[in-house]
Amino acid sequence: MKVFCYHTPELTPTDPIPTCAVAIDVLRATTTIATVLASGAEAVQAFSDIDKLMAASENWPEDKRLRAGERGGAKVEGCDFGNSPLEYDADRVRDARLFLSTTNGTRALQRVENAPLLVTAALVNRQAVVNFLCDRAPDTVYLVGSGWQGSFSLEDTVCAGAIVASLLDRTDFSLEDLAGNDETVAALALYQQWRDRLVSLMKIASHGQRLLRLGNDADLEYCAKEDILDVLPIQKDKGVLVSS
Ligand code: 3SL
Repeated sequence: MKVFCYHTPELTPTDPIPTCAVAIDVLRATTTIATVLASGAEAVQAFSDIDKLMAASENWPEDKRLRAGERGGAKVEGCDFGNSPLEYDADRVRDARLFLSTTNGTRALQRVENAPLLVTAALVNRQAVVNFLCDRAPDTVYLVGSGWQGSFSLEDTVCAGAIVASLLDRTDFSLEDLAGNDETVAALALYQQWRDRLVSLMKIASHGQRLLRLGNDADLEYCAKEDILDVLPIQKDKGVLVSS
């Protein structure tokens, strides 16, 4: 297994496609995806375009659809939810499909939608993703950070590092064997430096600060938790994620 870390969708090659891609948006899309699937949602369908989300969700039974839209950290008008993982209560989510569009996370998913295996990771479900990678042992794995509008973001790279750290613990691979690029080594170093202070890292991160300004302090605490959800969101059809 060779693991390649890319900080943004734009930096992620589309050719060759990896055996497995892992889309990461800790603040907050992939944390939300893990949370709603762990609460029993039927699926999450991701859109980079809000109008397409609205059109597709119109064809879904009203009592089984939830619409979530975020731009710039805030809820999009006309949607039921923004993108806070803490907004969803299990009774409302169970058996429903979440139609989701966010600034960066849904673009990261789109970038690697052709990978034969596509899963999403956040800190909250890191171990479930590592279990999957250990079981399937794909030849090449891309860890794709969502970043923020084309720029690096600390929280996605620290999650990539958390995945690499756990893979090194769980397998016989050395870092030299596992790392496909320099970014993978750097992601691991970031995680090793901050692993005991992940909430502090979220608060330093530029998107964390944006969310704090919008009053989302509790989201940062939640998104910084490791391994609390045993759920693996996996792409079933293009843009549609289910719990495996
Ligand atoms: O950029 C994204 O995809 C979002 O997750 C951003 S936010 O945390 O919901 O503001």
